[in-house]
Parts: sequence; structure tokens; C-alpha cells
Amino acid sequence: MKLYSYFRSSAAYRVRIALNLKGLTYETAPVHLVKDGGHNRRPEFRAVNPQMRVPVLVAPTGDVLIQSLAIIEYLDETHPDPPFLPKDPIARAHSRALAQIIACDIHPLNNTSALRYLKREMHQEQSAIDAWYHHWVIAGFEAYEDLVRPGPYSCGGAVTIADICLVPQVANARRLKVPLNKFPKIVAIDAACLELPAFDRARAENQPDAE
Ligand SMILES: N[C@@H](CCC(=O)N[C@@H](CS)C(=O)NCC(=O)O)C(=O)O
Repeated sequence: MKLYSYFRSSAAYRVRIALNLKGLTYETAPVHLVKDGGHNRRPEFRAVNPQMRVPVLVAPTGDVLIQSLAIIEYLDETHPDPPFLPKDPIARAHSRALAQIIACDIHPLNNTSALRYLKREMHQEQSAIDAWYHHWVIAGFEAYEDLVRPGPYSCGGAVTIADICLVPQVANARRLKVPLNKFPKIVAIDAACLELPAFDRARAENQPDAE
């Protein structure tokens, strides 16, 4: 499989964790999201993903898959062990809900193109953009902190799709200096996950395109 990725992309980081947890090997095709206005905007990458975003996974069938949650569910359906969702339907809905707090409610407000738009089109100062970033992470993390189950992971004793989404968002929050002292459960879940080699190998600094 081939993964179009950028070392700092938290959405690509989710898929890297998922591939590692399933024990799948893959080739990384780095796409620099910042250099020259973003190599993701080049026609050759637009031909791969008209949305011009990473991650993109080229499946063994040759099919091109986009959107991290869709890719993660594809991997779970094709390689059921270890499962990314609990068996019980209510528990499944809960772990999907936690994943979606991150992937649908925090991340879209804070990704590269949204922040770039605030700067270039809305003419916002860097301090206002940082405040915006912090605001949406904190709002999402406040809810997540209240919703987690006794650990060590977000939904109990097994890693789920919620943890796969949480750890990359915590890494980004740390990089952008969001204070995490109000979120002791999130910090503990993050530490427990990062003890697992699948999460550790997926970190930004362990990628071939890391700077
Ligand atoms: N909802 C998408 C989000 C993908 C996304 O926004 N990726 C970012 C990097 S984390 C990206 O490619 N940004 C490039 C841009 O927005 O120009 C997913 O989960 O895959």
C-alpha cells in the first residue's frame, strides 16, 4: 500500500497509527503541505485527490482512498484484528463519537487551509489565529475529558478509533502550546498509547519526511 502523508499532518498520523496497529507495511509518499504554497496544490497531486489533502491511501486493489476515518474503517473491515471498534453497539457509537469530536469538530477548524485562510484572506494577526486554534482545541478537549471511560485508553482497556484520533490531536496541541493541565485524563491516555510501538512509530518525528 502507498500512503500519501505529511509528517505533521494529524489526519495522516491517524492512518499511520491504524496501519501500524494492523501490522501492515506501506510505502510513504511525502507531500509537503507548506513548501512553495503546498505541494498538495500541484496538478499531479490534485489528480490523485481532488480535495488536495492528505492522507490518501492506495489500497492493494489500486483503489485510491481519501478521508482518514473512511480509510481507518476500510482497514478495520479488511483486517479485523485487532478491532478498532468495540463489539457492543452502544460502545461502538461512543468510540465513534469521541473520534468525531476530534476529526469533525476540532480538526476542520484548525487545519492548514483554515488557518491559512484566516491569515491571508481574513487578514488576521498571528496572535488572533493562535487564540482561535487554542479555543477550538480546548472546547473539544473539555468535552472529551468528561466523556472518557476508565482507562488506560479512551474507551477502557482496548485501543479504539477514538485513541487513533486523539493522540495526533494532542501532538498538534502540544506543538502549538495549548495548555493541557486541565486535561489529566487525556494526557494519561496519550501517554498510555505512546507506549505502544504502533503509536510511537507513527509520530511526526519518526517519519521519513520529518524536518
Ligand atoms: N477530514 C480529512 C482532513 C484532511 C486534512 O485536512 N488534511 C490536512 C492535513 S492534516 C491537509 O491535507 N491540509 C492541506 C490543506 O488544507 O491545504 C481527513 O480526515 O482525512
